[in-house]
Amino acid sequence: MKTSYCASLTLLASLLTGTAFFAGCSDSGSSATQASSQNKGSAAERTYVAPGEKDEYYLFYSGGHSGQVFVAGLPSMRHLITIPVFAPSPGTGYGFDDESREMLGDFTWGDVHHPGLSKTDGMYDGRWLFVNDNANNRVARIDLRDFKTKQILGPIPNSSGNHGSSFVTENSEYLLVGTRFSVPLPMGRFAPVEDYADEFNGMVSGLKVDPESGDLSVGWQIITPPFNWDLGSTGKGPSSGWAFWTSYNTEMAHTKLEANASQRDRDYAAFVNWRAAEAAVKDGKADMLDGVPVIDPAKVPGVLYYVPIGKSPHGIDVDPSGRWIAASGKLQPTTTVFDFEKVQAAIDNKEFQAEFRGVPVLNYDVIVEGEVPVGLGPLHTQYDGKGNAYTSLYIESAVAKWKLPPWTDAEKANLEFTVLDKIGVHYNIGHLVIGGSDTRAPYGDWLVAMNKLSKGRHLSVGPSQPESSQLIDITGRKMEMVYESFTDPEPHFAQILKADMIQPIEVYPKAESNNPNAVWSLSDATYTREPGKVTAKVAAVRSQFGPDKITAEVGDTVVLHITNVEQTTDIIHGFAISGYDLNVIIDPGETKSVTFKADKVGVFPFYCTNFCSALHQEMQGYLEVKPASVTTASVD
Ligand code: K7E
Ligand code: CUA
Repeated sequence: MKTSYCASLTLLASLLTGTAFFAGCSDSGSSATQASSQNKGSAAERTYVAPGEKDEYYLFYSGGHSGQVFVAGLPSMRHLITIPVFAPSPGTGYGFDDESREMLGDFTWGDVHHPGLSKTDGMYDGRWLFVNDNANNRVARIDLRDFKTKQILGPIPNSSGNHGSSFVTENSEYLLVGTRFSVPLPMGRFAPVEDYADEFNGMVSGLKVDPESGDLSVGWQIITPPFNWDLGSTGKGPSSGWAFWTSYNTEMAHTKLEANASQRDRDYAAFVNWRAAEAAVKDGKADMLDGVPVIDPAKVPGVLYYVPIGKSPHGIDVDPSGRWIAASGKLQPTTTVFDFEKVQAAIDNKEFQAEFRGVPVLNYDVIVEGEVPVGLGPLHTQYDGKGNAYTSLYIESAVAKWKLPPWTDAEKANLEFTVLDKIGVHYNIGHLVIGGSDTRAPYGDWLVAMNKLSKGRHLSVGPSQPESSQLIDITGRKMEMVYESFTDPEPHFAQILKADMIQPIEVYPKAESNNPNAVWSLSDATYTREPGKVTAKVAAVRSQFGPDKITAEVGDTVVLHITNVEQTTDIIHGFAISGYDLNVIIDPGETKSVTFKADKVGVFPFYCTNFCSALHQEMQGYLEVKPASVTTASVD
């Protein structure tokens, strides 16, 4: 079955692109013979990380609609940990204590697509990882000092569907965001969907990042027609100060988008001069909408230009030099390369082919460098920093390696010559990632293909199937498949960071604790009851809670401040109350608070959930909830 599918795909690909289908759909994907010919050792040798040894890179995968971020090591692809962001996680207690519960607000999930590492001078600086929530219009900041979610910002005003982020500018000045969906503005206003083109709007947002704390705040927005903004990226070098988003619906269709948003041969990308937008807001050229300065690009020339891109594009990726921008139309077998120097010249010379609602459309022919025949269903492009680009081909289930400009005359005459290699992946690849591809200097050694379908590649687990990721060695002339692994749904994009860029803390230093409710010894633990309220400052220490009996009266509000007094790596305590749906996990040196209503009479055991010592099982106590008393009861 598979063979004939591949064979026909190969034929189809050849027919459509006129190129040979280089790597084919090798079933195993491994290429030990190729490997040994390049003297790099076998695939197993290159990906094997022996017991006790550590990986060279972190791989931060988005967790899609799990609302989480997965962390793996590279090249072993071993899953290390899951960082909960937009969804509660009993394993880490996230979403159970007061602080994280407040951060999550009323939402129980999110849809993480694009993690973005913070940058300084166009290079990863190892400080923060930002992620977007496509579902509930939020972004979050994870601190790489302790791998914890520190802030959730949103829902972002005037925005619906935050798919087009998190795109970090060169010095983490901004997190740039484009809306996937459009709605009538201001939010909450009703207009019939039939009035989509006139009444609905999208938005591009600049979220400011505090350079010291990383704290996110809404800076400014640019109102746009109801195009569905898709993927984006930020500029550098000649394109410094710019950001780019594709759109898949410049038809402004509001129903049956599959057909109705695929009519035009070319959709518009948004080329945004975010420095000009920032300056325009400073100059008072924005109007306030729901508390945010919003720029109308028709009134503020120079902040927004449209660029035609064929057809129903998805990814748009700036190369490490900042000059070349590759955008892929899902429904045409080419990736379009724009020259930003020509873009700049076209803007200076007003080379516009049209105008849409007061915003100039740049003349496609004068800014395009070429349409590279990469193959079927091109989505995203990554760069190795050695002059090569790698584009994921969804329909073809392959990655195409091609040569960036400048091209020779012969290559220009026939861009098929720029397509250098192709490798089959399993199956239907979405994003792909090369470490540092969005920086000035990519690592250029590994490529991870994030495939949408994994069917038949793993032990059968029933109908809910994992996603597959495949590791490809890109150090040679030809790409080599060396490993594959599986994850929960659903990695869209990922970031790769050199492990030695960061030194995460493994214990919260007691000296840094400024929590007024922290207690650092069993003898300092306190427990007080006033009418209607019980407050306990609990110390958790191997292998005891102090106090280990907490008494409340039904209807009381119970506030527990629990400190894990340990200063030893990996000695984590938990505090779970049986029957009260509560599970607080406290890392070494951490204090967490939890507030709940004692709404059930009875005696409820609490216990430590993390195996912390030989006598961990003994680390338990009782919550007594007495029936309501008529007179004010004395405690104990
Ligand atoms: Cu899955 Cu970046 Cu949301 Cu492409 S997106 S595949
Ligand atoms: Cu503390 Cu187990």
